[in-house]
Amino acid sequence: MQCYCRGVRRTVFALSLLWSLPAWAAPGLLILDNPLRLSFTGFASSLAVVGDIDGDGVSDYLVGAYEYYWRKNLNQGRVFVFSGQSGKLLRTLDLPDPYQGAAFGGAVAAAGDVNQDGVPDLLVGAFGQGESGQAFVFSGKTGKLLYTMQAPQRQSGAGFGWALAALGDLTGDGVPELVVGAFAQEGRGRVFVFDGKNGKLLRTLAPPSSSESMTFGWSVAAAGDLDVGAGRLVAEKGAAGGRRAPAALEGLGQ
Ligand SMILES: [Ca+2]
Ligand SMILES: [Ca+2]
Repeated sequence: MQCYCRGVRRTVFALSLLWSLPAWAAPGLLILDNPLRLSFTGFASSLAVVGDIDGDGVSDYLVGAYEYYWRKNLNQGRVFVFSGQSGKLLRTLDLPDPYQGAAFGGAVAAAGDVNQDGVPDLLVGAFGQGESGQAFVFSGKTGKLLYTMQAPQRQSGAGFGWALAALGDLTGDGVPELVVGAFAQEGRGRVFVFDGKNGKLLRTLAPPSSSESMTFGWSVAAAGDLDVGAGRLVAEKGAAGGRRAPAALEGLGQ
């Protein structure tokens, strides 16, 4: 990934290394070292630029390691916040309720400043938590859990939290809303939009066509305001075998 910080083009590598890094790095190259000196942690399988967490004027990075095992919990996962300025570890985030196979950090995203304290907050998915999946918002300032999101109907293997994004403000309170994909919810997948201020479910989006092989919500993103006053969401649909169909647009206007 590439990051533009203070007008300087910089390439960021997040490396999953078992042992210490070599003592060199090319000019302009920022290396995010895996704090877990373990193999098979899934470090850097998810990445996001999350805005300036530590107040140094440079955007910082959120990095997931969804395969990290905690005590005897295989694939519980862990997430890290790194300084975009120095590459140093700023904070570690852990699953609020330890659970084997939670895959915490399988997806990460910038949440925006949902608690309006002036510091960007952090969105983390755990598609295996409780078998149906959950997503969490943490304070960027303190690292404390702000709220947890989940589908209204729990379903084993639903994949809730597999894909995440912030959408911008749909409710008019100045706080961005959050969208979470669950690619197998109710069979063909669902996408959920949550109020960024409190984590309450605002609406549920179903696949727009009747294809049986759809995995609606495999990936999600904000599409911007395509018609005045109505936020839009891009939700990717794909075949069950991983073959993806063209993206779908779903209106979220008020
Ligand atoms: Ca920073
Ligand atoms: Ca905040």
